[in-house]
Amino acid sequence: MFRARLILLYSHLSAFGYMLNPSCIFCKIAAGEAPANIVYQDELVTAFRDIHPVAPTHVLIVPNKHIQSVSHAEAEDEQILGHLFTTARKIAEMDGIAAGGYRSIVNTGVHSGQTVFHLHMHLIGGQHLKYPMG
Ligand code: DGP
Repeated sequence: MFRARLILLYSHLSAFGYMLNPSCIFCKIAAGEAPANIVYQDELVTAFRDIHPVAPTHVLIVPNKHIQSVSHAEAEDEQILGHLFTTARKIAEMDGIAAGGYRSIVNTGVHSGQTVFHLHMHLIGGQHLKYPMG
């Protein structure tokens, strides 16, 4: 049932000319072609639990469209970029961490530590997080 919905979403994305990079692991997860613990998906974004969690909640929210990083985002991507934040809020509520607070991080480029070059937001929470960053 869920897989059928993913296939439908994939054909929907392709029909609208969304760029899916066949060698990108996050594109494959969004298209249902690679396994992941998906917690939320709609026509713009897919959210799944990080394979190496650093806190009780560690979810990655990725655009279904392949955008390499913030440095590669265009004005036409603004709806997707904003949707990453409202999805983070939704998942924080679903995971019961909204009241305690959480961190939303987007790494961009090598100096930031970005290792997967498909734009993604880390949603991290469920405990007191270390600060400052950097
Ligand atoms: P970043 O350093 O911001 O590029 O973070 C990439 C994150 O992606 C890192 O925390 C580990 C996670 N990750 C990498 N490959 C996979 C994967 O195949 N599945 C899942 N669930 N997470 C992955």
